[in-house]
Order: sequence, then C-alpha cells, then structure tokens
Amino acid sequence: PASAAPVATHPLAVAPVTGPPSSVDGFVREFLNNLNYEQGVALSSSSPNDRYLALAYTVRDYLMARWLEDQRRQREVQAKGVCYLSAEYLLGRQLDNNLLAARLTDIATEAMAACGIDIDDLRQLEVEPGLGNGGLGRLAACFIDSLATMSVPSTGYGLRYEYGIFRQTFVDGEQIEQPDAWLTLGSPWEFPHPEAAQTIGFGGYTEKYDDEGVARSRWVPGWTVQAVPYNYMVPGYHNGRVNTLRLWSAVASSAFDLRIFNAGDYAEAVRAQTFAENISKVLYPEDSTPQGKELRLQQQYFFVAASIHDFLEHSLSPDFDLANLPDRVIFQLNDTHPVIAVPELMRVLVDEKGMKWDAAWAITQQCFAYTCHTLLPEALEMWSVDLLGRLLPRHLEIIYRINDEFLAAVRERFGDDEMRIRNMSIIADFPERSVRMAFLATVAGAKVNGVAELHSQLLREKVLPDFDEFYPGKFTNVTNGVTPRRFVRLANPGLASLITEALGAGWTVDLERLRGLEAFAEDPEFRAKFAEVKAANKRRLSDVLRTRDGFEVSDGHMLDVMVKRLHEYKRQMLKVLHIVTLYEGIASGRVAAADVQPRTFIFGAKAAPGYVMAKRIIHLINAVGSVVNADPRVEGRLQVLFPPNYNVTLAERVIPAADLSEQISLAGKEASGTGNMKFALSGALTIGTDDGANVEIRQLVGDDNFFLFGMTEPEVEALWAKGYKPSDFYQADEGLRRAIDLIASGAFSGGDRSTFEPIVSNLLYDDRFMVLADYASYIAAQARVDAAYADQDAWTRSSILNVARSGFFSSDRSIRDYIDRIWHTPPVL
Ligand code: GPK
Repeated sequence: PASAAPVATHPLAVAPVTGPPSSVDGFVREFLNNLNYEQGVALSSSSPNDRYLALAYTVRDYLMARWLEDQRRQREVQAKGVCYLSAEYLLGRQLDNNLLAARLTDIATEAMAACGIDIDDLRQLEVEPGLGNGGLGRLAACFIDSLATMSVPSTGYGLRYEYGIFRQTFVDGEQIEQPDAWLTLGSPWEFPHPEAAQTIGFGGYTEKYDDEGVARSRWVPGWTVQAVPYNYMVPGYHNGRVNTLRLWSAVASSAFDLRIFNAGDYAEAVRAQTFAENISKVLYPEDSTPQGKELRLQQQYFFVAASIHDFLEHSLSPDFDLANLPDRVIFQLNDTHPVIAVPELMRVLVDEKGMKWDAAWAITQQCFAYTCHTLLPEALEMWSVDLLGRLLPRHLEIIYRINDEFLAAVRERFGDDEMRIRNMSIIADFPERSVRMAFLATVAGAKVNGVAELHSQLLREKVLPDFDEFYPGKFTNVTNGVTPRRFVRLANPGLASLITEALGAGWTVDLERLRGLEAFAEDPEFRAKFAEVKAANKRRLSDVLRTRDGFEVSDGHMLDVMVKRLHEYKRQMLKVLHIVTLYEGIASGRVAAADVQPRTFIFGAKAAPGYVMAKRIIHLINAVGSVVNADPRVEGRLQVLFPPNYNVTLAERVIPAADLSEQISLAGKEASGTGNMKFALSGALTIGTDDGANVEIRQLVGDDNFFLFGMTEPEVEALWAKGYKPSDFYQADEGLRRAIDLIASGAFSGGDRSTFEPIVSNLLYDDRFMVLADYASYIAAQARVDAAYADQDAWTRSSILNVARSGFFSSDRSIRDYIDRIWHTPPVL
C-alpha cells in the first residue's frame, strides 16, 4: 500500500534540492566535508583510499539532486519506459565518467590541487566493477549511457556480483585466475535499499485449487531468498539527467533462518545463509559458452523475478490496470540469460493477479523483446527440464503450455509437418529433454533482433528460419554501437580536443558530425596534428604498460592490436601464425631483420577457466613472445606484448594508441564485435574478415581504408559442404608449413614438442574455424598493411577517414534504432 506523502513542516523540506555550488571553493568544502564526516578522517591523516572515496562522494552529491528529481519524474510522468534486463554490465571505472557527465572535471582537478592532491593519483585507485565478461556486458554499459544521454525513461536491471570477472595473471605464460574482490575497499557509487527488498522463491511444488468455482494453479516455493537492490547513478552527458542501474544482491531470508534456528541447529542456519548468498556471489566467467549450472539458473531467475516485481510495485500506481502494461514498459532481454522472465510475468499475471491465460499471454507478448548476440549453437542456452522443474516447477508448467499453444498454431498454419514441429518446439528432446531459451524468447518477444546486418540476416536465414516464416515482421536488426563519451572523450582526450577544434563541440552527442573531418583529411597541417595525437597516445600507453607490467614499447613501431576474449572462433591463432611466419623468416636467415616493418603486437584476452584450448593458445602467445622478444636476430623489430588482465580500464589506453585493429574471426561467427568500432573511432585501420559489423565498417570507411581478407560466409559454407581438410592447406603453403612446423618443433617450448602438440593437431586435423584456409589471404593482406604503413602521411589520411566515417557506430544511434524499431519509447525531457 502506498503511504501518504510526508507533510512538510519546515521551509527547507520543500526547497528544491540543488546540490553544492559549482565552484572550486564549493567543491573543496564539499570534499573536506565528505572526508571528515563520511570517512571520519582529517585531510592530513587521510589515506589515498579515503581521499578517493571522499572525491567520489563529492561527485555523487553534485548528481544527487538531479537523480532524485528524475526518479520522481519517472514515477510521475507515467511514460512508457525500458527495463533493460541484463546479467552483465561491464561498466569500467565510474569516477571520470561521472565527472565528465556532470561537467566537473576541471573544477574537481583544481579543487584537488588546492588540497595538495593530484587527481590522477586518485583515478588510479578505483577498482573497475567488472560485472561482465566481454562484448555483451560492455554493450549493456554503453546502452545505459546512451539511454541517459538521450533522456529515455529507463532502468537497467542486473546482478550485483560480489566477485566480478576474475583477475588474470600469468605464471610461466599460463593463465591463472584470481578472485576479483572489487568491493573490499568499498564502492562509493552504490546505494543499497534493503527496505525495497523482494522475496524470491525457489523449488517446492505447484498445486491446483478452487477459487470460488474457478480452477487455478499456484506455486508453493520450498525456500526463499531476499533480493536487495543496490542503485547506481547513470548520468547522461551534459543533459542533467540521471537514470538508474539497479543491481540485485542475495541475502538469506530471516524467516527461513528462524525456522532452523528454532530447531536448534545453529550451524545449519548459517550454512543456509551461505547457500542463499551464493546466488549473487560470482559472475560466471564463460563467454558465449554457458555451462548449464544450477546456480546460474538461480541467478537468472533471481534477478529477473526481483526486477519484474520491482517494476510492478514501484513504477505503477496502485490502481493501474495491468491490461495496459504494454503502454508502460518494454522488457528488453539481453540475450537468453533473462528469458525466464517470460514465464515469471505470466505467473504473476495469471496466478497472482488472477488474469485469464489468453489475456495475460497477449500482454506478455507485447512486453518483451529479445536481442540475440550469437550464431554459435553452443552459446544458445538450454535448460534441462529436470533442473528447471526442480527449481521452478510452476514456470516449467507455464513453458509447457506456451509451447503446446504455439505448436498448435504452427500445426494450423503448416499442417502436421512433424519434422518442422520438432524443429520449432521450445522443448528439445535430445540430447536430453530441455528448454530452448532462444525459442521461448522468440515466441514471446514482440521483436527479435540481431546485432549487425549480417548477423540479423544469418539469424533469420540459418538459425531461426521457421520462426521468421511463421512470424513475418518479428525479426529486425539493430547494429551495435559504442558510447563516444567513454571511448572518445575520456579515452582519447587528444583526439577529442582536435575534433572539437575542427568541428565544434556538438559531436559528442551527434557523432555523425564526424563526417566533417573528411575535408580535414586533405589538410596537411591537420594530418600532422592528428599524427601527433596518435604518437602521444602511444607514449601514454607505453607509460601505462611500463608501470603496470614492466614492458617497454619501442618507438617507431606500428602498433598491431588484438584485444577481445580468447575464443577459437575469433582466431587469435591466425595472428600467432602471422607472427611466427615473420619470425621464422628472420630466424632462418631468409629475411633480413632490417627489411621487416617494425611492429609491436599487443594482445589482451581472458579465457574461460574451463576452456582448455583457449588457455593453451594464451600459453602459446606468451611463449612466442618470450622467444621473439629475446632473439637478437630480430633486432627488436618485432615485439609481442601480452599484458595480463585486459579490462575496460586497459582498453581505454590501448585502443587510442593502436594503428592496426585485428578483427579476424571466421566469417559468420562474430555476431557484431564492438571493439572493431572503438578502434575505427580511434583512427586505427582494420584488418578484418567480412564478418559481423566489420561489413558495415568497411562499407562506411571504404575499401581503400580497410584491409579485407578471407572467405565470405557463403564461401565458408561452400568449403564445409565440399569437405574441409586443413592438412591440404598445410601441404600446399610453404609459409604455413614452416610456421606450424616451428611451433611443433618445440622452438617455443624449450624443445618440448608435447606442450603445443594439441594446438598443432587441432589445426591440422580439425580446425573448426578454418584458420588454415584463411592463412594465405591473411598473410597477403598483412603485406598490404606493411606497404600502406610505409607511407605515413597516406596512412594518417586513411586513419582520419576512419574516424570521419564511423559516426554511425555511436550507441546513441543504436538506441535510436531500438526506439524506432522495437521500443517506441520517446525521450521524456
Ligand atoms: C555474445 F553470445 C554472446 C555472449 O555470450 N557474450 C558476448 O559477449 C558478444 N557476445 C558477441 O560475441 C559480439 O560479437 C557482440 O558484439 C557482443 O556480444 C555484443 O552484441
């Protein structure tokens, strides 16, 4: 029941909240206040972490008035809004972003200086919230930034993992995972709201009962967990708007504990508490390869159930007619992870609100939309009926009924085509009876979208063709994007200033304006300035890698960068073969080191802890690096650097320094890629396959400014159909043979031929991702890269054109597309 509004009895209680004064003095006062009254220390005795926290609190205070106001307005205006449901948000550091959004960067810098503090020292202290694995989680973070910047009513919902993505270290070149205890020193950006906790049930049984003559079902859970929300500010850029990211944390239900306490089993009660709190303990580190673990399903249900209830309770007035729910909300499903929200909403509407099934289903089908992020069959989540039925028995019943009605409709339309019906069933029978979450999402979603043109096309034609036929108009595309605030303004301040100098300030929120740089590409003076920015970014990266990892980046090298999760389909192995080919040429004496274009290769990649082949490839990259970097015959002209623990913070330094962006997945495997966009916007030229958003990047920047290689997706299909034998490619290509033989010889493993043997035999006899088939084409493209790089001025021109023509890849544009094609949620100013 909504409580009556409190009565203001003091004049200050109704005064508009305005926040502290925007002046250096005001900031200093606020900062010292926070240091004294929140941290409880004097400046003279404060630790760096005290100062960081006080600074963060101060920035928060400036945003607070707007945040409170926007929360109030979002409730009051009753406009349709987006609930973005995502198991991952890979946010990156918050301090700089929030300073920028609030226009406080200069004031805070001066204020800290006035206190004798270098703000840069405090920046370094922030531990980034790594609540995501890779592209999918980072996309969610870019999207909430754009939603706030575009004043779209929206809330991001997710999980507050106590441990984010693991910290990666290397021991003898092999990946070791360490827990990411990001909350240890406190997170100043979050606001817990235990009073708004939700109770989430699990297990138990279902029963039918008679409700005044109406037969109904209900779920009697076996145990419950409390979901406590933590709110995070999501400030828009210079628009005074602050949206909310709401992440749920699991706490044991006291009622449940009491029962056991009363039975006298203290130890069991504590164990139960640990059991409950495990739910939000750790982010699953598998990217694109879900593990089907019970705890993961618990996480998924936990956060979506809490989110749906939260929305229904706090965003709608008590007398709201749920028949109108589609006018008020769209739940966007970020991949299949939150899809269990579909039967949950049905359960709420039918079992709890007493709605008729058909009415509830009609509403549900308008309230969800589904984004697919992959084409890999192993990435499409399936939950065994056994597990789902044990954990969520009522939801399983609901899924069965949805499926029955769906298949009946399919039969009506296509006749008793049993093959088709088996192919379209939400319930799969092999290898075990399980629920295909992507099918459930497709049936329930008002719209289904892929994340790049090619991906959306393949999704319709190859993955879900029957569904496309059955649901005309349901499938659409929204090409991914990245936020220019974090990835240009913050990560590349030199380039940002240069752009503003040339074009004025509007580009940060209207990235298509970068087109204006095309004319400047012809201006030698501008090219010189642009080249100087790139050189400065390389020096900045060099400084970071020196202090972080003890690396020295050589001057005058082309920076050739491949950063992304380690996955065979992304083909880090192809990059390794290129490096080994160059090295083998020098080591064998066939190529003079002096004739090799100096290059520094930078890798960044985490492997899922259980992904053995990926970990072997990491080991190999490090092993090749050790040998190549130390061999005097190379004369320092090739250098392989693999800084451990690639994350958003490191990405912000690496990407702006890059000359060459490696986007070399097998065509048809990378749904979109978003790193590719960040590089193009930083003026790196791409060497890439016709895959994911690379296709659109190339179309926009032009063939002259992009190094295309490799088979197209139809060519890949044709080669599979014909029968792919990687060893044929090995036999036919001398360079390839030499490279693979060198790895097989033990040259990178102290003479031990067994260390990398599994990689070699995988390439020769399996090679699912056709590394060998694309090798020759890749090497030829790299030769074109070398030739192009030799003309520095022409390269810089291409580089400028990459920036000028990549404005399309702003996540603001993606969000505009979501609004137009899927959400229909106009901005509310
Ligand atoms: C796709 F299926 C998945 C997944 O589990 N995790 C993930 O990061 C990525 N993705 C795709 O691999 C990228 O191509 C894409 O750009 C990104 O999602 C965002 O859409």
